Amino acid sequence: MTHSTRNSVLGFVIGVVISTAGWMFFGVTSFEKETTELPLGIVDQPVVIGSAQVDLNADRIADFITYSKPAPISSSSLMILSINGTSVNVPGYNPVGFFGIVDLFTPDNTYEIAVSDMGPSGDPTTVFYAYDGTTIKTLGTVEGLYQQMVIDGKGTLITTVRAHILDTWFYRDTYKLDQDKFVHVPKDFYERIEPTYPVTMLKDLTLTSGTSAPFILKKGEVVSLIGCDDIHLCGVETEKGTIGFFFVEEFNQIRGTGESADAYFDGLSNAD
Ligand SMILES: [Ca+2]
Ligand SMILES: [Ca+2]
Repeated sequence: MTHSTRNSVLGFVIGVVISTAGWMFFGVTSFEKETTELPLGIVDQPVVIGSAQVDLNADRIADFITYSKPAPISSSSLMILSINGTSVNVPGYNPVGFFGIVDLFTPDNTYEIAVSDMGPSGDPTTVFYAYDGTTIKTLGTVEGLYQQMVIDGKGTLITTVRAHILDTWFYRDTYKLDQDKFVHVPKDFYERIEPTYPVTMLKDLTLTSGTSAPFILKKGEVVSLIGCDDIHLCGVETEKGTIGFFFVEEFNQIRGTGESADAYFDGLSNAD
């Protein structure tokens, strides 16, 4: 898919050049020559997607950053990040096509580079890079697009990630910068932030409660899914505000029932 996208983008670019050349050279016999030579010139060179001049390492000298696609254009989804002539390969599936300058820790006057990739099927990731004046260091890869992250300038980053159990939903996840590496900060329970519309019970389900006796969600009852530990435990809130929990195995098998969550909840989100 990435391949064909690349080819079509290249085809579009060449098409524009050809039509421009056709307009410019209308009636001129050299038209044929122009159209055969131009594509060769394009695919032989790395294509610079974006560049910037920013002092990344706080030595008061601007650093020249380029983000480019290696030639030939259609060969892979690999991108290259270069700073003052030093390069690193940026792996990925579906590059977003630009990079960002971010400030993960404001007191030190340095800046970092964020490069995001859309992933193989809508599961974006972002790689963060730092520059010390000589080498480009990888600080880590974090799920999500950097534009959608909260970067507090104190070394903490909050991103939106896709959950691994129950259905297609998202929660906020925290990373902390520690010795030039991002470290995941795990939580006992992740609040469901999207989607949050209510679901309807298709059959009775017994929930456990941390504070009182187990209780039953009745068929037809409208409830809210409040989140999960993203391993086994998920929480439900009733319309009266009572909170209970159930367990899932694998992705969405409700423990002890042999049935999937779809058999119990109407309105789960099942994207792709
Ligand atoms: Ca510098
Ligand atoms: Ca900084």
